[in-house]
Amino acid sequence: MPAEPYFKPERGQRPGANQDPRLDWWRQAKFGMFIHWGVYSIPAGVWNGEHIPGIGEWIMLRAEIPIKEYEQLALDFNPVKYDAEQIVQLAKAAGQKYIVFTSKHHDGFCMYGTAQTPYNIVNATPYGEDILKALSEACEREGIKLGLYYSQTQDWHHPNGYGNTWDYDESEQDFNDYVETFVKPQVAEILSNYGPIAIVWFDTPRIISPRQSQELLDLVRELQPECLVCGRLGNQLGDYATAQDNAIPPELRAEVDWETPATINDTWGYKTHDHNWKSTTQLIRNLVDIVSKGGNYLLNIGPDSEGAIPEPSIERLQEMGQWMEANGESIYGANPGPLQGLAWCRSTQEPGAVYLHIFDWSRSGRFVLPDIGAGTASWVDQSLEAPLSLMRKGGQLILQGPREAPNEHVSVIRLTK
Ligand code: JFZ
Repeated sequence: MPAEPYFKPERGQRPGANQDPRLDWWRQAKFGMFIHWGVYSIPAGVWNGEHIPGIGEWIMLRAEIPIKEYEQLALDFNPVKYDAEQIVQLAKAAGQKYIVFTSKHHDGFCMYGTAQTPYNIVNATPYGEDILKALSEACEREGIKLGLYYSQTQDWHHPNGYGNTWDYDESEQDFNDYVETFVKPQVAEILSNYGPIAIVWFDTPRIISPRQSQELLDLVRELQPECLVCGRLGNQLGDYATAQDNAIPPELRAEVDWETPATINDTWGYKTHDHNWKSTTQLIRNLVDIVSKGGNYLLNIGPDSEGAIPEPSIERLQEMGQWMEANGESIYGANPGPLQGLAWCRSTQEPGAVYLHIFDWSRSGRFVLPDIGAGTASWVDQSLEAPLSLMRKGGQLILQGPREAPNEHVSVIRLTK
């Protein structure tokens, strides 16, 4: 069988999880906010005056920055513009129902008050506050579920973490000791000190063994039985499958619960010079495309070193939220629709209704579909007044709408019996 390009087996959904009711809130939510934030937002893609290629949070590896140099960044980390309430309000405005925040990324810097190392935002920076505590409280206040990203294998700071080949000699490292004495205590901290955690978003299960993955899953279940783990725990133990970054399968994948993690520009961690922002239309179409094929969309923001969210991210998320406000009925909790594989539209469905998301509006306003048994067509966006009619003829449905697309991004029609 060809290698699965979208859901690598070891990063797939554990057998049986696609029937697990613990995922029901997640299947309803469809749309989440990823937050990649750390000391890498200080260099922001530039090191010693040189633009470092690749995603911003990987600058330490890409530039092979010695730990002693990279650690100094913490002394300058003072994100005075960080506003947890603003972040959560932005997620709500966008229509995102859960947040996944980087508690510790591959660089090993901990964005929460950990007792396992002083290399964290409370003890190592002039800021000195536990930003995760503020975020968890804001999520609790605003009814947004909080997930935590945790790099359980790659740690370019810890002497026994994986991946730093420029400061350490891998043959002298003890990864099992790292898991036992550092990873497990930290996973216990993030699941004990910040209220209900909806997801632990493990990542890059490079050298983790089936036993280590299982023991981390057991730890999560023991501390917070309702907490999900993503597909990157490793060894196919995830509660859902995690697609490659920014990857959308070309076809329906109803057999698994899955999620596409994605960026608004080309980086997860903030980069000064990454201005390649996807359009709001593209972002909405990605969301629709993913949901029409059975997945969730986890869309990222990368705050800068002061804790401010890039304006282009804010603008796009607010515009997505306006579209979701009018059309969310066709997204939240929706299942893949009966019309698949058509380039000009996507479909989702709920009991009693099929939703037709039209990407390419025809100049005549006329659309011909296979007869899926619908007798009535109506706009999901209740503010739309343009005429819309449906006729069944010769095994086809013929829709007649206005000559101009009623929505600049995606126009959504509800088809009912
Ligand atoms: C990982 C991280 O390395 C990256 O920094 C970011 O956090 C992203 C969300 O996750 O990047 C990956 C991990 C796995 C794949 C691709 C990029 N994959 O499975 O192809």
